[in-house]
Amino acid sequence: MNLKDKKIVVIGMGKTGLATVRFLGGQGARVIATDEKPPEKWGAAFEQIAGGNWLTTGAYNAGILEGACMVVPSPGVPPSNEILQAAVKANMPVTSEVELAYHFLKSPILAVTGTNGKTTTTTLLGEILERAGKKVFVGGNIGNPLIEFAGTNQVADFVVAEISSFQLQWIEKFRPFVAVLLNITCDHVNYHGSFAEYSRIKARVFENQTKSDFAILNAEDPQQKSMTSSVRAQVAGFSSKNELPTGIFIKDENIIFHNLNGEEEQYPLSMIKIPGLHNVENVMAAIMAARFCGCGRKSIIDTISGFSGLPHRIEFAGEKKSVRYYDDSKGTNVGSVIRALDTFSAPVILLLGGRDKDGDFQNLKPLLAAKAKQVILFGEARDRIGSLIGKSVPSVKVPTLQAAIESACESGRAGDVVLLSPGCASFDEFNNYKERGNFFKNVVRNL
Ligand code: UMA
Repeated sequence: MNLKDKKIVVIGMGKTGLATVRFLGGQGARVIATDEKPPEKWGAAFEQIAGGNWLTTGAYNAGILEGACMVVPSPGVPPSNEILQAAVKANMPVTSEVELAYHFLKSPILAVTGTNGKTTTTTLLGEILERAGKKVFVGGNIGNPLIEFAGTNQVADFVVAEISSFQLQWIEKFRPFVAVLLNITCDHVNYHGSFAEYSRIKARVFENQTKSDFAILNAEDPQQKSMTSSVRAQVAGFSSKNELPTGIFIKDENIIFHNLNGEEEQYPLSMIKIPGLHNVENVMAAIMAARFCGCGRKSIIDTISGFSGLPHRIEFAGEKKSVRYYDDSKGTNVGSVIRALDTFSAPVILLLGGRDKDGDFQNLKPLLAAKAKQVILFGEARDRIGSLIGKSVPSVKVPTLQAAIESACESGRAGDVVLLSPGCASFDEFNNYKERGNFFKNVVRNL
């Protein structure tokens, strides 16, 4: 892909946009940067790259497309955006940053997508590959754009990429050597327009794969059953419920992997230190991906045995008066709340709320009735969630997370679990889920 002297519009000056601008400048393109925020709010990183005479800034409207030959939107810019709509109408290529990076990366890509578990699986897979002696770059939605690595011209044995639906929205040739689709439950409907569209976009991770690639699918996910027939790569499934002729599953105290040559390998379940059946699924997907990249069984077992998980994902936050507190601030959709609730056998006081993403909270009702002792609804979404969960469990409404923690502390009795698994974005009160999780842990520490 020759970008020299090409006029390219980049929308959004966050992490992705800035890295893209820098990369395009390095390729000799004429870059036009825009953002819904005015340039003086684009931050110091923009100042550092704004010196090049190849870069201009432009208005945040469709007029900016004049004379351009490509648009690169940041992941957070929804397809309904006016500039993107105008580009599509004018048949101008709209290219996501991961698609652009794909054309320049010299290493095979392992792409991990799914509604939940992406970051855990991506991190674990990166660690296994490293322990097995491979040179690895881990990036994508996890925090460091792939285009940054593409710009270094370095070659890794593998690029392990967490890939979101936002990044898959505008791919064309993006072709991972191994593509993992962990699960699909309702999320980001306000961005994609519907659950059906969100699922369609997720399946695009397999779209350009060929027979020499591998597709790892969740054999128990109803959304994925219909996808298998259209996948051209070699398919391997994982299941936490049933035995599979090819793929990986649980039997008694072991994980059994029937590889594509029909051979069987075993891994002890006891090696997994992170809680919940959903994490067993993440581990199973990572094992297969690692094996397809030639990692040995010992490196896999050693890495998984030492892996204690990531912050804000059902993370133990402390114990007060025999009540245990858990921070699952990364649980920003209903699917992840279900997973978190499933992890506990003790009565749960659940803290639910924040900024709503059109979550289907009524799906929580049976599990709430079975597992939750009380739900404390907080933040912007408290009224909507309250009306959707109805009277399936006793609930109270409070305005803020601070008030929710205090209320949980008053209600908690010895043996209970207080779980922050909000099922919503954090932006009504915090800058991101990390800030919300750290706030929770801090308040709990001082109770
Ligand atoms: N902006 C516009 N117009 C819009 C929307 C945003 O101009 O319609 C501007 C904002 O003013 C801001 C910039 O775009 O200046 C932000 O762009 P962005 O939201 O795409 O954020 P980045 O900083 O580029 O971060 C993105 C991912 N963010 C999103 O997908 C929303 C990060 O994932 C990712 O780590 C980073 O690229 C590197 O790849 C975050 C995320 O929440 C963690 N991801 C979602 C998730 O995991 O559920 C998909």
